[in-house]
Amino acid sequence: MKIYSEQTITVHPPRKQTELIAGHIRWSVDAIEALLNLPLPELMHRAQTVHRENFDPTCIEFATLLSVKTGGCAEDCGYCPQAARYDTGIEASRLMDASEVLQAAQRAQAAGATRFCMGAAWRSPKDRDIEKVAELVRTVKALGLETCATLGMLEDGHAQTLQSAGLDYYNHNLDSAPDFYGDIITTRDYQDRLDTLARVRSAGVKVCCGGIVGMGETRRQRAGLVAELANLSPYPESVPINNLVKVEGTPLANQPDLDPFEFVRTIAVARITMPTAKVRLSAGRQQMGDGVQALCFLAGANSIFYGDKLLTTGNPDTEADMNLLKRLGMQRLAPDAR
Ligand code: SAM
Ligand code: DTB
Ligand code: SF4
Repeated sequence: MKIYSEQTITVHPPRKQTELIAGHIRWSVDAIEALLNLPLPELMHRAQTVHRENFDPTCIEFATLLSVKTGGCAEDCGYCPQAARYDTGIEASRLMDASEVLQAAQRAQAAGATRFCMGAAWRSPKDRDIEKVAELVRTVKALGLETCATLGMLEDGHAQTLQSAGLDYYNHNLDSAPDFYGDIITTRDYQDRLDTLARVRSAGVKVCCGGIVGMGETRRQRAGLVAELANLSPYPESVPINNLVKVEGTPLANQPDLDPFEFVRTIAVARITMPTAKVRLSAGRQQMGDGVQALCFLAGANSIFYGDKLLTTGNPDTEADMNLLKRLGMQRLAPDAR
């Protein structure tokens, strides 16, 4: 039998490296890095064990995205095609009206989505933008879909207005480990993001928060991102893990490809450290291939963006996704099982 180093075999959870504070496990970056360093079969087994304790491993949630306000953003996120300062060919548009959003939400629902996420390329919405988005939320919620919005940083009161309109989730990503963040974004800081997440949480809106893998970070920095997410108290209900989509014109357009197994490992540690969260295999599926996606499901991913477009870039079409699940003997999460 193969003997692993003591540090490796004692992880699950790595008792020496986690603390229990007010009933919450606090994960150290060391502990998560130790999980990432495990042999893949060992890591997958641990992730699967946690996954099966909390979910039906054959069910995948379908969430559909709609960009309700595209491009022209003042921020400098190095990965983003919607930043006005990068020449990516994306034209800035105005906020969509409720009838357009209603049609898109009806199409998504008819295709099988249970969650509908509206994205806007804002640094932070103004009061009048929040009123308009609240109207969109009411429209989508009335269909019986779960609602999610991602609009940038929120000010006091914004999350409350959205909650009153029926917003179930707010997506705001930490994106990277704190010690890598400044290499990617300079126009707002990590604390700004944490402040928005706290406002969302205190308004009673569920938190959707994740990050991007493949931006040139180290394995330890991937552990650092997951530690930040897992140590939010409580941790997010929904955790999107994006693989960088390289878009011509952005500073990260020529970033070398990350080994896909590193992406799979990141999904696995997200599952282990946030056992009851929906872990979403998010951007990057179109470039990933079916085999890697299947490994992500085995590692504990149980949600995908469903529909042929993310915000501005491509995503597998609905037929391809239905076919993939069928080949894997898996199924979409039914609306009454949410
Ligand atoms: N403007 C808002 C904000 O930044 O919070 C909402 C929309 S923004 C596009 C939402 C998230 O999409 C980002 O935080 C990032 O994680 C992800 N994203 C954007 N461009 C991406 C890309 N090229 N590849 C992977 N993920 C990306
Ligand atoms: C998230 O974490 N990923 C989604 C959603 N939240 C808003 C966005 C992915 C965007 C990929 C690039 C694009 O299509 O513009
Ligand atoms: Fe703007 Fe959001 Fe894109 Fe950053 S990620 S440039 S804030 S749209």
